[in-house]
Amino acid sequence: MSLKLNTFPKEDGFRMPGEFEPHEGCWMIWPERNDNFRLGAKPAQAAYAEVAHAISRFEPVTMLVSTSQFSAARKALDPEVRVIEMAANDAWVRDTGPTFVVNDRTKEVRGIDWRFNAWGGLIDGAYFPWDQDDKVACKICEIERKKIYSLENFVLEGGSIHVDGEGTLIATETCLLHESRNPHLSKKEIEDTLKNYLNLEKIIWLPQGIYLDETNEHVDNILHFIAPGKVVLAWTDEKSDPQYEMSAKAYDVLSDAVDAKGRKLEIFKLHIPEPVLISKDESGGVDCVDGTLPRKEGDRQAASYANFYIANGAVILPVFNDDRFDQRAIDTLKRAMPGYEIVPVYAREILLGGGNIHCITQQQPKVQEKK
Ligand code: KQY
Repeated sequence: MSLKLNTFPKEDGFRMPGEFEPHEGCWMIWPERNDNFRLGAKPAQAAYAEVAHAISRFEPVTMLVSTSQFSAARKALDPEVRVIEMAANDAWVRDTGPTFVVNDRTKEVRGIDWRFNAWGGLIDGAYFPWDQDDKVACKICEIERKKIYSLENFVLEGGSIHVDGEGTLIATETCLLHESRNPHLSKKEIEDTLKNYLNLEKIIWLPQGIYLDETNEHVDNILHFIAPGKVVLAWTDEKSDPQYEMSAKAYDVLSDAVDAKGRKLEIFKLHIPEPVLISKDESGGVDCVDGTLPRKEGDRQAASYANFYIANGAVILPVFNDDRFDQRAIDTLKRAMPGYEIVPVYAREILLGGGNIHCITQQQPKVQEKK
């Protein structure tokens, strides 16, 4: 049984590392909801397998799979991907799994288990119920024998925060301050909770995220910390696109900000793809169920390149067969992240389920001697 702690990670000497720090491995959850993914989730499963394949060249991957999908997933995935049976309501482990924190002195890694309510509970959540999702973080910590900090009354998804590992967190106001998350807490109380659990000194608030993002605009779709003092920001030059104002406001905040160490941020603009709209065929392949967000023909999905996954030495980058912007995204990241291999993966099927490459992956950090 994982030991549940009732102290704060900060007072115990733990901090949340940046995603660009070394990983022990990566966790994913196999998709299968036919009311979210089309055609019984078969195309999405192929995309998840592709992501797992890409990441496993750089670090070990564990795929969590339901009882009924275990054999199919085991066959579809590379032999080096570890497959473990676990119940879940859907396939977004960044949001349902533990946030890992590390102690640089003792080299211990622990997990934080936030409450999960499917991105908004009964107010504007994506589905009901979410009880199995809410147990994923604790179960992963059991498997890894990690001690766990468990919050009974604080809702948070991993994709709604980005940190630099040196005391700075960036989040969007639209998500973290939304009435469907922690309405019993003030902004200051939310900041204090994040500071105590993740060991932070500075929180930078972006007003908004990506247009029509069904997570109340998670930060991980608009921004990525790629190193301390360096961020990538989803951008568009198209002034008539609603995203223009949203990204411009974020750019202004980031330009004026200093991080926890007093540094100005270097900002790399990453142009979004052309709008991705759900086709008639794609919409027709999804089971329509009361209580689950519909997938309607013509609806624009929250497409962005900023939600890549940083593996050990590589960037797993979503691409969309976009003639104009896929290559531009690859070029921008080559410039921003020299020394990383950029591995493009076609991500439309993940996007059709409302998510992205970052939110289907959760890194487990490895603590190393600081140079
Ligand atoms: O982007 C994400 N963090 C996950 C969104 C999943 C929405 C489920 N329909």
